[in-house]
Parts: sequence; structure tokens; C-alpha cells
Amino acid sequence: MKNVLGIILGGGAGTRLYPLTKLRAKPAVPLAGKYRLIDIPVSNCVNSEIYKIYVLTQFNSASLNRHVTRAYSFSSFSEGFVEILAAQQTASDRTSWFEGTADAVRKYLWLVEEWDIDEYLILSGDHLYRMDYRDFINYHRESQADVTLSVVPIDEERASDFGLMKIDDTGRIIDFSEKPKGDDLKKMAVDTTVLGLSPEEAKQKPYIASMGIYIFNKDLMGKLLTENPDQKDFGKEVLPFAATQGYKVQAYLFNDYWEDIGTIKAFYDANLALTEQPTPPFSFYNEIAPIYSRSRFLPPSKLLDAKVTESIVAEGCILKNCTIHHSVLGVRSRVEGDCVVEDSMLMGADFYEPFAERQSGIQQGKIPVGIGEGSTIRGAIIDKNAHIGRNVQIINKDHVEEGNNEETEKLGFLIRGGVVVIIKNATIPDGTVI
Ligand code: ADQ
Ligand code: ADP
Repeated sequence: MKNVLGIILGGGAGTRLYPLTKLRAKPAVPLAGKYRLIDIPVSNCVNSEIYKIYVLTQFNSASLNRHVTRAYSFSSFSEGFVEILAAQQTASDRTSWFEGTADAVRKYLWLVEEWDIDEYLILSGDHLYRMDYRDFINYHRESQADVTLSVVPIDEERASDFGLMKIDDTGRIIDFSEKPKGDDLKKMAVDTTVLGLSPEEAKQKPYIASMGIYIFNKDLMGKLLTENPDQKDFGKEVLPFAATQGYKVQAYLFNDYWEDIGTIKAFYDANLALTEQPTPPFSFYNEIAPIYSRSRFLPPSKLLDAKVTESIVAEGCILKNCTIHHSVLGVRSRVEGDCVVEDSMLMGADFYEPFAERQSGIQQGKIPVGIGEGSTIRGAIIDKNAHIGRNVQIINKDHVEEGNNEETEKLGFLIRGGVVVIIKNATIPDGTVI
């Protein structure tokens, strides 16, 4: 695996996960109480013995830098590194933003090409899955492919969100279409028993979807990106082009849990799914292939008179006499008395307010960090350092699917996909009902 360079596409404009990306780069978005999105692909790389990793991101945020430099420092005897390459750091004769996934790699080709390696492993920064990339790379090498895509079978309902393909009986991709709709979608239906699915499964999942995870032979990547400067995206342009130009583009079946968590709703669902009993679709309790993160040295969580069911509680929380059900509570979460938190993700806080500061703030009428007494939170994401007042109800009372975001953003929240998102550092006054 020494001859593989990992390149993680860390995010474009970040609109789909907004407002979680309002104050941070997408790879730094907190996940599962104590991790960040970037921990998933980086841990998969480390567990697959891939130690040379670049993260391409549209902009660099303090929290992303801090997290990556503190979490992933390899021994000085190894070649390993995780380095963030931000769009605005490229030389001034190039346009300053990445114009798509392939364009992001193209703008840093001068750097990645310096490595004496055989393949690039291109990964996305917003997926939840555990994968041993060694199997994927060995398959690529054994089939002597030029490019290999990792794929999953998918149902009709979700198919048009993905790049879809047709393959021959050797697994070679003969047709590729990025997010087709209507008749174009129907045309991409295939008999997925060729992937080893049973006839019933194949009926339910008649499409082969790209996971947005690719292995490119080094020389071919350089050639494709320099010869076709107008091709900005792998899915939209580079892959369909490569498949029709006679290159050997191969499909590799990944038969396990994999979820694109790049939208608020998918992100929310995937986080809450972690509380499922007895076997959540994704487990952080895997000692063979753990998910790494940065260590924080936080104290254990303190529960005073809290009733907590089907939930995940990270380190350093303080929960008073409250009821928590089917929720994920992030580091340093603080929930006061008589609160009810259900079906929600609390990201917690970046710091503790010292007791004296908290008390004097309250006397001056300021709302402290955490969930104030008597509040109810249901079906929401509360981003870090939120100051939620007393007797607040965040319940999406009008069952809004997509809110009038420009208006509510000033008040500290947005509603997307039916999920209320309280923005990082926001203050929600006492008695507010959302
Ligand atoms: P999408 O996920 O819709 O489809 P895209 O928006 O291009 O594709 O994002 C792919 C990854 O690259 C994401 O992690 C994203 O954050 C990142 N990214 C996007 N623009 C970027 C930029 N300018 N700079 C850096 N990173 C950027 C893709 C494929 C489909 C496939 C799905 C599977 O195109 O074929 O089915 O992934 O989720
Ligand atoms: P984590 O990885 O624990 O989520 P980060 O490292 O992203 O957290 O953020 C913690 C940051 O918050 C630290 O850099 C710390 O300096 C900062 N911080 C600590 N106390 C305060 C405070 N009172 N106000 C604002 N920021 C603080």
C-alpha cells in the first residue's frame, strides 16, 4: 500500500450541509458525539496501511487544522502524513477556487505528481462506512484496470442521486451516467444478479451506483486532467469520458453499510441510527478497524438525576434531572433540570464556562452555554456552543420541511429536511418556541 496516495475530497461550497458548514470546513463537521467527518476516511486509510493522505478543501478552517494536526501525527520514522490543501493556497496564476472534484485534484497535480507512487485513491469526505481499501486496491491491480470505482447496488427511489453504470460480465464499466433522471434513469437499470445479488435483492436494487470512491493509475490521472482542462468533475465528465475512450474502467462491489451523509437529513438520520439496538448499521465498537480521532483528556460524563435511554453520551457532559431519549450528545454537552431531549443530536461545546463566569453571566441576564432549564428539544441538531435559554421548545411546531432560511438565520436557526438546526454559537432566548 506504500504505492498509494490517498486524496480526500473534503468539500466544495458546503451548501448541502449548511449551516453546519457556516463556521467550519466540511471535513471538520462533528460526527457521533466526538468525531469529525474527516475521521472516517482517514481512519479507513490508516487501517488499510495507507499513510500518505491529502485532504482537499475549499477553505481551511481553524478547527479542521487543529483537529488534523493534533489527531494524526505519525512517527518521524514513517513517511505518513495527513495534510490539508485548501483552494485559496494554490499559486496566483490559477483561479482561486476548485471548480469541481476533478478540478480540485488538477489544481494540486503539480504537488501530488511528485510522489513516486502507482495509484491515487480518491475518497469523499462525507461518507459513513468502514472499508478495507486493500481489497479494493488488490482487485484494481489484479484486474489490470486503469480506473476502478467502488459501487453498491441501489433501489429506484434513490438511484437518481448517484452516478449509475452498466457493466459487462467481467465487471468492466461500459456506460456511465451521472445522476440521470426520468427516461435516462430507466435506461440505466440492469440485472444486478451479475454482482452476486439474489433474484429478490436484484429486483429491489436494479441499479449500480458509484460510491464516489475511485482508484486511478497515476499516469492516467495526469493525462486525463491535463489533456481535458474543461472537465471539472469526476462523476459528470472524467469517468464517462474515460469509459468511452477505451480505458479499462472497472467496478468493485462493496457489500456493506455505506451512507452518503452530505445533506442535513442524511447526516441527522445517520447519527441517530448509531443509537439503534442491538446492532446499529455502523459501529464505532470495532477494535480491529477503529475510528480514530483526537484525544481530548476530558473528564467522564456526570449524570445527576438523568433518565437516559437509547442514546450516546460523549465525554465531559453534565446532565441534571432531565430525560434524554434516542439522542446523541457530544462532548461537554450540558443539559439543565426538567429538560426533555428526544430524537436529537447535540454537538456539545468546545469549552467549559468556568462556574464563576457562568454565574455572573446569568446575573447580567446572559444565557449560558447548554440547554436551559425546562426546555424541550425534539428532532433537532444543536450545533456547538449554543446558548439555549429556559423553557425553550425546539420541536418544529409547524412541521416545516424547508424553512425561510434567510429570515430564521438571523434568529440562530434553520430548518432543512424537516430538521431544525441551531447554528453554532447561537443564542435562543428564554421561552422561544420553534
Ligand atoms: P456527489 O457526492 O453529489 O456525487 P460531489 O458534489 O462532486 O458529488 O462531491 C463528491 C465529494 O467531493 C464530496 O465529498 C464533496 O464534498 C467533495 N467535493 C465536491 N466539490 C469539491 C471541491 N470543489 N473541492 C473539494 N472537494 C469537493 C459523487 C459522484 C457520484 C456518486 C456519489 C456518491 O459524482 O457519481 O454516486 O458521489 O456519493
Ligand atoms: P474539539 O476538538 O474539542 O471539538 P476544538 O479544538 O475545535 O474542539 O475547539 C476547542 C477550542 O475552543 C480550543 O481551541 C479552545 O482554545 C477554545 N476555547 C476554550 N475556551 C474557550 C472560551 N471560553 N471561549 C472561546 N473558545 C474557547
